[in-house]
Amino acid sequence: MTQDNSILARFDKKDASLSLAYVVIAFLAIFIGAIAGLLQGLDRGHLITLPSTLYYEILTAHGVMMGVIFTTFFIIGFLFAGTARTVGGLTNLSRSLGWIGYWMMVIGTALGTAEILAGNASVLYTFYAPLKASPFFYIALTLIVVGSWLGGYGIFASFVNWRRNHKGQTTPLFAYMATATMALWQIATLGVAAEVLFQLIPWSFGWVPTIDVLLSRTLFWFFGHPLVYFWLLPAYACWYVNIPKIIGTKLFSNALPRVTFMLFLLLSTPVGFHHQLLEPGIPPSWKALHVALTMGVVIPSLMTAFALFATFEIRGRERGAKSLFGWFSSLPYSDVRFFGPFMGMLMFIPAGIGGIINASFQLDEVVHNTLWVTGHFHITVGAAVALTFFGTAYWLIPALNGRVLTPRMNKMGLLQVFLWVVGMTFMSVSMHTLGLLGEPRRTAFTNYLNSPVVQEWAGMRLTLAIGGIILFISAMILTANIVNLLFFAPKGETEFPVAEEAAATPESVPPILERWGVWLSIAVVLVLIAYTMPVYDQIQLHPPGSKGFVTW
Ligand code: HAS
Ligand code: CU
Repeated sequence: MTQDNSILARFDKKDASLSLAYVVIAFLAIFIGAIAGLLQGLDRGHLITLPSTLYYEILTAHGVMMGVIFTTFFIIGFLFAGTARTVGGLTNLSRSLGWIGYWMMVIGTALGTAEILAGNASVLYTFYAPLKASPFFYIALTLIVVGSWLGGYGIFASFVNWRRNHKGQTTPLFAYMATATMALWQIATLGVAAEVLFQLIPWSFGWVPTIDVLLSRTLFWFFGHPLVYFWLLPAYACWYVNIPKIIGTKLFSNALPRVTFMLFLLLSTPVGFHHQLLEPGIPPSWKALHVALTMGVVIPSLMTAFALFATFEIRGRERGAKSLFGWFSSLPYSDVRFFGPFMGMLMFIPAGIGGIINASFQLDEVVHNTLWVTGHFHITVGAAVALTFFGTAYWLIPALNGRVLTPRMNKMGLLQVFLWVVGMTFMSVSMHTLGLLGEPRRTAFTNYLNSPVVQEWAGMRLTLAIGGIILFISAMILTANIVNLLFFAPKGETEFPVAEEAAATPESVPPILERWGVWLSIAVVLVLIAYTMPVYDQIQLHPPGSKGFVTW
């Protein structure tokens, strides 16, 4: 048995409070991030005009809260919970690492937020040099990253402990996925750690006068692309492991999702240049290699889509659906635990198509640095991933604090998810369209406002702002729902849903999928192939470097 369902769905109190601590900060971040997001949307839609300095400050707050704090805290909390649930409780070492990491991340978050709100760090979430933030902002980021490493070690420790005690057995699927996700995170964050420690901190303290901008961006995107899969993979874990149980069926396969996660481990990092296709200083041949590997990393997502369709169809047929698409109508859309992630999946279809457009060298020349890209990341992380996390929170929080989701709260959840889908559709369709019409991203204003081109943008900007308002309403309902689940929902037992294997034959998982050394080694080799020469060349090139700019 891979999924040890004999273990009670109830958590050890200590494990539960660790996960809950992470999840609470995540939703606090959504609350703050949503206020900032509303102001951004209204400003874009020309319904208000923020002073341009404030625009960048709020944009940074929005990006950091949503893209860094919400995601990282939720993911670590969720992965700890799923690991605890499937390996039969965390080890003491795991819990200690989890708590030390948590406090480092909390201190980092507080310091980073204070720096942003004090106006010392309006550098957006990509903190691109030569825009220069206060050194304490970069120190805050370091604390968050190092704290998240400790969280990862905590997950590894419990996984390794389970393997030691169950020699020769197939590991629990969720814990396997959590380990792969955190291993991916370890590799990814090496890039940003190098950038922050060796470039940004010395430069912002003034210990060195200039910074090599190209190298700093290369190190950033070494991290920045696998970052998006660090967001996505926990959503995939939910889709593969939790959703089948919620809709009352079994795992489609125990091996396929492991192949998916290993492919992500291999292919997520050596692709960063697809964010730098338009940057000078990187030879086109290296960009082409990264583009080819990017097309490779699409494959595990296509495999996931296939497995999900199969899961839904099998479930429908089990319940007697006969016609070609009959299985589709019987899905439990009125259960928010399903509806949230399902709407995420649905939105991930156009989102993925957009990603493939971005990754196509020539097409990226049309959309790069336009609002199209902003639309792309709102429909990926802001819709597919966020909706999955919302749907998950509606059962995860009560499972952790011993409460239940009442039918009334379920309805509030459905309303919240529905509004998020509507808001995100308005907003991201507008953003994609505005991008094609040439509206730039990352900029508060254009000084050719009276040109006929800009006149064309007006209508879409308004729908964008309307989307932002609807999203804000959804976020406020979400906050109320979370507060309710934390403090007011009735006491009771809620299950952490883990799907069982269809056929309990552990041998069906090829042993190679458990040989972590092999996969990690291939991952490292691919990273070395993709990055050694271009980074060496960039260091050799050693351009004069840039002083820092504080444009706000
Ligand atoms: Fe991306 C830029 C390429 C996926 C996030 N991306 C970004 C940025 C972010 C981001 C934040 O190549 C902007 C960074 C910045 O600030 O500059 N992206 C891709 C590609 C994929 C992709 C090829 N991105 C994501 C995901 C993200 C994310 C996931 C967050 C979570 N992206 C790019 C590129 C750029 C970029 C370029 C740079 C652009 C530029 O110029 O700056 C792929 O991974 C996508 C593969 C996905 C699929 C879809 C599979 C569908 C599934 C759902 C099935 C549904 C079911 C339900 C079963 C192939 C699994 C169906 C039910 C029914 C009944 C129908
Ligand atoms: Cu990318």
